[in-house]
Amino acid sequence: MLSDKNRLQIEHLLSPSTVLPDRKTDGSDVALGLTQIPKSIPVRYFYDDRGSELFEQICDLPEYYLTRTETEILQECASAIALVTGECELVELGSGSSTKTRILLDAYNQSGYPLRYLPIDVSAGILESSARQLLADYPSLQVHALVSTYELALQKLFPSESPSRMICFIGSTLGNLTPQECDRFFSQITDALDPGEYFLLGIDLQKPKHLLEAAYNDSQGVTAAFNLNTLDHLNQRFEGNFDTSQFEHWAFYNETQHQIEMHLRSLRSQTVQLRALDLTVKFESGETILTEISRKFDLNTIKQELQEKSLVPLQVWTDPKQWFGLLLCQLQPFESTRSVQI
Ligand code: AVJ
Repeated sequence: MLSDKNRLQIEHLLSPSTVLPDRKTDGSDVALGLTQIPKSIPVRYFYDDRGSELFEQICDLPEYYLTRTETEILQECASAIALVTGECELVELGSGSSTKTRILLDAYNQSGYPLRYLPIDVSAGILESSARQLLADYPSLQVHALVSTYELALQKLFPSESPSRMICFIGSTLGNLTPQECDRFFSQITDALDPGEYFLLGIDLQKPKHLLEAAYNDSQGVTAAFNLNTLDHLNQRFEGNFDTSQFEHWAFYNETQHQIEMHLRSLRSQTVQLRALDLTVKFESGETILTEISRKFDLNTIKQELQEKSLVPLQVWTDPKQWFGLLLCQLQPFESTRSVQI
């Protein structure tokens, strides 16, 4: 058996938040978002260590059905997934605490396959602590963690050391991408996989507005704290002076676009500075910053979009209420682009 030291590798593809920001990699996106109309902040700024903790709390809220529902589905189908893919390396985008991943690891473990796991997350703290916990719980597991954005990590993936590979993108994180970003993301997945390798996708499905709005406006205010924490994160990262008491959480379901929109609304006219970015931002009273879209999908549409990227949906699982969907796709194993030339 490998020693603990050899079983864990943590690679930083991003500069940790404790060192001075590198504007090229993570400041210019903030400056751009805050100088556009309407204002926005890239969604990954939710997830500093505190934000990741708050998100874990959201997952346990009674109104937030997503995590519970996906967990139920995974418990039902994990062994079927392991059976289809056979021995494979698990790459997880946005692994967070890796709680749901354990269901998959258990299934592969029971099949007797060696376990190799590559969690990828922008939050170094949660990545490291969950990796250590996993190593303690799975004696044969090897973890190679990447502190990185998805895009960077997908470009840096080495050829799999296992017979196959499955990229897992569960938890409906896909919902944070606009349709155009989603299209590009699927292309990046296609490029990162070898033919015959797998892509596991978990998505939140369309459902009545009142259920969705409750999930993003919980009665305990955890989602509000999660949203406002973005400003604290920016303060810390870019020497900012946002006063979080002068902004409020605002979330609603946009039924035409099938997406939850989360905003922070300025409670008065105010000026904020981010010194590390040489940036001064003016807010009108009532002006909002878009912090997240969370799209709700239609299974048939998404299956078609995946298929168009040669990501062939092999199997789809949902819960009895059809609130959440899990799709196992395979990158087209054979040459499928043979076209007839006239
Ligand atoms: C982690 C992106 C799936 O969109 O529901 C939770 C994040 N935002 N509450 C989601 C979130 C507000 C979450 N995802």
